[in-house]
Amino acid sequence: MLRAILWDVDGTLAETERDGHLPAFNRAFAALELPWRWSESRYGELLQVSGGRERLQHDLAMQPAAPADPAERAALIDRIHRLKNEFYAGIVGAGSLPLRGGVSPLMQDCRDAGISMGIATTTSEANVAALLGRQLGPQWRSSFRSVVCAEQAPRKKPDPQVYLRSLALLGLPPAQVLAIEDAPAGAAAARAAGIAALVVRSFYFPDGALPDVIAVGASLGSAADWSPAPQAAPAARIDLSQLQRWHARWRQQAAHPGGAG
Ligand code: XBP
Repeated sequence: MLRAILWDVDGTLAETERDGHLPAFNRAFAALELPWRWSESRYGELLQVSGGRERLQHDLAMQPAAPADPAERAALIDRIHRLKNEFYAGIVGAGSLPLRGGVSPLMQDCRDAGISMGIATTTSEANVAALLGRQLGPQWRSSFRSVVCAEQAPRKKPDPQVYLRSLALLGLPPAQVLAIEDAPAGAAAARAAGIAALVVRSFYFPDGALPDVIAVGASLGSAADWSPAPQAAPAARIDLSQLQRWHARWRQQAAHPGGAG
């Protein structure tokens, strides 16, 4: 039986990578008068590295204008990352980064049905609070039984740490939980914790193989373009009962791998 849903944040709740973190990184580079910027496509490549700080470290190793001295470089990474998060808070605080289609109604389904919700992300808690405080209101935390962020789970996805900590806070076995993710590394992190994963594709993760997920689709706001196909007209959104059907089927198949399902 499905008892809780764990939400990834970046790319899943909102298009925060393209419309939040990327412009915030570029504003930080400009504010520090650094001679480079990241294009939309370059940022897509850099997203193979999980974590904003780790992403900077990776890129600065290839920037000829970055300081060669390791201590100076580490200090610069700290400054850029801090400034990036300030700009990010400004962008999401202005309200220009809405939740993706179908997210709010699915959250409401969960509240109505008494299904617990949690946040499972390796971005910082301040970034989550900035986004959800604006989109769900100042009481946003009361909607979530667990909130696990970079501070509690420093090991980035695909490491399962963030999901294992979430399970401990929820006090539930993985079989009763479903993770909603947008990226292969996130789905792999959930699976490594024994949690079923559903993937809703985002701007930066539009395709690619996703072994072992319960369903994959384009948007929670529409039943079109999902595999397996939902039991709903394409115009309808993905609701809680559909998640429960997929989850039950997946659990059944996991218990009887050779069966008709
Ligand atoms: C998302 C990330 C984050 C953000 C930037 O992780 O990789 O690093 O891109 O945020 P998740 P920070 O999929 O776990 O939400 O700069 O705070 O790392």
